[in-house]
Amino acid sequence: MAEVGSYKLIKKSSQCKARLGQVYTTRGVIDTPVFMPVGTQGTVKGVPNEDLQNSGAQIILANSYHLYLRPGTEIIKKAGGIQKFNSWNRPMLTDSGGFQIFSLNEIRKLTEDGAKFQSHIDGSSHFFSPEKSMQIQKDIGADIIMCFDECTPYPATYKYAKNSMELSLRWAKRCREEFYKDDACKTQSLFGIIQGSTYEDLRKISAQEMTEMNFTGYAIGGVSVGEPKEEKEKVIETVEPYLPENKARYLMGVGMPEDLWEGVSRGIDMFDCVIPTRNGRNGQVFTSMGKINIRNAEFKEDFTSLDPQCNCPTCKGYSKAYLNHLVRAQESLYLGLLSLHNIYFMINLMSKIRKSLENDTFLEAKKEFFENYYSRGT
Ligand code: PRF
Ligand code: ZN
Repeated sequence: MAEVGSYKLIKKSSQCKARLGQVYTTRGVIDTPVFMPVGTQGTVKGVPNEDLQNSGAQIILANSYHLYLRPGTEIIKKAGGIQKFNSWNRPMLTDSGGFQIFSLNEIRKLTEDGAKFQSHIDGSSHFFSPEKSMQIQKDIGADIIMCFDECTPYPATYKYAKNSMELSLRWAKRCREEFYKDDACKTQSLFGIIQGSTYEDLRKISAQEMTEMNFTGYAIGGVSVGEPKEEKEKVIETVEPYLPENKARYLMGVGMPEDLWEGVSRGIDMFDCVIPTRNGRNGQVFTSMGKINIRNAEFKEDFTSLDPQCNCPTCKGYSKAYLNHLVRAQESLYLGLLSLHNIYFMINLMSKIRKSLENDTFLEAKKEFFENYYSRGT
């Protein structure tokens, strides 16, 4: 039996660094490259499991920080783990909490030992250490869990970025020790997270030291934190040569349609992004002809579906004019309908990317995608 979280390389593109592969878990095999919808609280907001499964979503992501604060890990443990609790019977991944502590809390204190913060729900005080994050993620029980790290803010001075990256390395070592203490490693796997901000030498050191520690997979963190697109792409290009070919690579918090093409072409296998679900709530919709906001007056009398190329329940059942009406009337139905469409869009896009890799026509497929995607001038 393959190790949980292990990666099997199936085919490399002859045109770029893109890879077709599979990640093994006890709850099923994940075809990569993969897009992971975000279910912060264990649920992808507004989307029932059945719809999510029909979309072809292979794995979803949840956050330890949120689940620890509410409902609390005791309840999830009693339920028999997150996938018993939320009835999602495919693979899941949890983020470690570090990123959420820093993005959701103004009052927090970082020490060598860990991070002290106040709950964004009721202001109560809490402390996360690498060990605590591992215990929480074991209790939650997702298939893939992440090291506790500091997502270095952008911009950061060289000195700040270096100290932060080194702290994340020391924390990764502690995570590893804690993770392998018991049998959890038979059903879960731990990924390391590479930091180092936009400094090439720091990224290199982080990648070398992390791979030396031998994690089951590797994530690139500290990107999509406000840096220009070119910097994000440069970070991937800097780190990629140091990543072993036989392990999965996960670009954290990145997953706009254009990011998927750029990330995959640079050797990334896994992506997650809240935007498809968050933007759905703002009325923003991805289509094969580009992004639209369904709230706009131009759709008031447009009785066609969101995207003629989409086979989602929203496109099959509702017109743009009706969705425009739902959004304007603030009828809650639109939240789930738009999120579901956006998820289908991302999942279908990834499946298109995988097909192009099977046929070794990735660059042709990329060109065709962007010709349509930017055809409206957006
Ligand atoms: N670290 C963790 N989670 C994350 C990030 C990170 O750097 C990012 C940054 N793109 C998103 N989610 N643990
Ligand atoms: Zn659709």
